[in-house]
Amino acid sequence: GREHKWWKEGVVYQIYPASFKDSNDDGIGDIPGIISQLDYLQDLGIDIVWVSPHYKSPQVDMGYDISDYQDIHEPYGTLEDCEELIKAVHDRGMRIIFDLVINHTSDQHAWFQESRSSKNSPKRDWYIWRPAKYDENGKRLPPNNWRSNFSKPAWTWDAQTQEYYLHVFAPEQPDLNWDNEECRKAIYETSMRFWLEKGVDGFRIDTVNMYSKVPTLPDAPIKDPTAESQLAQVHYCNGPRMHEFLSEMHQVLEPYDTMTVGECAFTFDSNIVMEYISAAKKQLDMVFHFDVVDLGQTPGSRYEHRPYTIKDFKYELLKWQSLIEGTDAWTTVFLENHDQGRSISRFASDLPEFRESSAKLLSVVLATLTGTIFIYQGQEIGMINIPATWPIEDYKDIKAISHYNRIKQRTNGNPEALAEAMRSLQIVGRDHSRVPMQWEGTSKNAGFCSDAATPWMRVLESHEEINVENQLGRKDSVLEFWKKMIKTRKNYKDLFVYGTFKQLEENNIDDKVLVFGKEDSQGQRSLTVANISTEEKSWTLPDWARGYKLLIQSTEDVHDGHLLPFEARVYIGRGVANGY
Ligand code: ISL
Ligand code: CA
Repeated sequence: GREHKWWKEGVVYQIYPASFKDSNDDGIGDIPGIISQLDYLQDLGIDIVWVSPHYKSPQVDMGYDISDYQDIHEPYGTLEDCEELIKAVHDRGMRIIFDLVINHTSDQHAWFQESRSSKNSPKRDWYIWRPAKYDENGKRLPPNNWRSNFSKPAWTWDAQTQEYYLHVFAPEQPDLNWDNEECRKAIYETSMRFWLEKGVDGFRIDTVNMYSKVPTLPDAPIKDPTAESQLAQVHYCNGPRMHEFLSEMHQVLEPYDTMTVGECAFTFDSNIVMEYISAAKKQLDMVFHFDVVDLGQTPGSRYEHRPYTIKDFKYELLKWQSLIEGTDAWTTVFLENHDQGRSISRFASDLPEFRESSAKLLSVVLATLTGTIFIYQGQEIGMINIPATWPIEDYKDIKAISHYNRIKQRTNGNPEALAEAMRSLQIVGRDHSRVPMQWEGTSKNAGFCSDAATPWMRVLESHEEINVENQLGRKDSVLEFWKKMIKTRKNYKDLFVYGTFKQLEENNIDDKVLVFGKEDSQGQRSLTVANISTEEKSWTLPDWARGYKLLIQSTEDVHDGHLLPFEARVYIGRGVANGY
């Protein structure tokens, strides 16, 4: 059996502070706003609250550009507010984890200011500085051809000290030099130990596999000869010292009772991931795999559409379920976060007639899989994507805007190319999840702030139908259904949390019907079935599960012989399974 841990059983809820709840009507969510909704989260069944970056930051990348790890972004509140938040979460018997963004800092961080001040600065080596290269005409070029994650070259020229610095994200997010030991120690002290001492229960670790780069910083393969920079993830992800660095971080955490979940993008070799998450290796408790959320987008080149089917979705969703079986590793279960579109819109249907059943279906599936469940704010009420009618001006994300501008520049503002850019933003933009949380239906600003205030980001029109107010206590609502699923998961935790995953896909199963099983240590079994389509599908309980009883149904009526569009069910029983 698996070792029991609070962070395996706990359900995590991700809060995006800017968009969760504004307590003082400046249009920006804040820490007092979060505190005011903790009872709501507790009632939902949440055990662990994850707060996206709330640290001091110029907000070039929504706080993923930190200028002081030990201070709070002013509009969000004060250090005292933050201590109160930690206490208020703990008072309710819940835990709290913070975002740990340590691949880079803001260019406004004192360390970088010092580093850029002179080549002789004691902190020069805390960031990655390199001299320019020159072409045959004497034109100055960056040290290599890497492209950053935000479309532009990954190097920025510093006129004062006449060198380039590396930033795999925005120029305002210079990469820290993890090869410098003094720098690593400072990171551990200020960003980790400081908060652990304040009682924080762990971290969601940003870009966890990017700290070690290929030492020679070689050119990336030229994929697009017309572009000035190239995709280079292979050179800045999973470098040679990654495991060493993560082991070091683990030692910092060891004296505390914590959880860690690392964001592990651009990693397609499961052996590498396995080393990060194997308990015996003492690196990370779990990672966010990108297999599912990368569907429809090209890794590293998100807006390049990659067609996929529901069959692919099923495959990617179940991949890590099987991979961790029989190992000491643990995994995550999530479909949404602040970097992704809404799951209903992406993987099911957000049409009015289907969206509630879609949301319930996804809830049934997530709550019965193995791994720590992460719910992103608004997912519990079935929030959906931004509509196609919103113009680029309503998008706020640096990644979206850089992409749009790059297309504009490269095509001289060709209207078709720009329309295409908007179409892809509407599918895979990061803004979809960043709109204000929908607390109420009748007020213009959805109860995020009062109607007299102006929210920092436009509110979705769909808040009139999709909001907390009209779902709380309404028995057939998405919100109440989520509550029920979380309760069910906990009531049957030996089965759904710690149970053995059983692949039940058979050759004759419909491509759009998902089936999987679980088995607990006492031999009790479950079968989850979900029709991820807008059509009815014929389906009957397999012979070996004849005696199983229906534990969960997502629709009002359940029919023998077929599943309704977006219907999901869970059966439990003890029948001996054939090939099970
Ligand atoms: O989302 C992505 C792939 O689908 C990547 O482009 C993403 O940038 C990558 O996963 C890293 O994300 C994290 O670090 C970024 C920040 O912008 C994201 O919000 C954060 O989740 C830089 O700190
Ligand atoms: Ca506010």
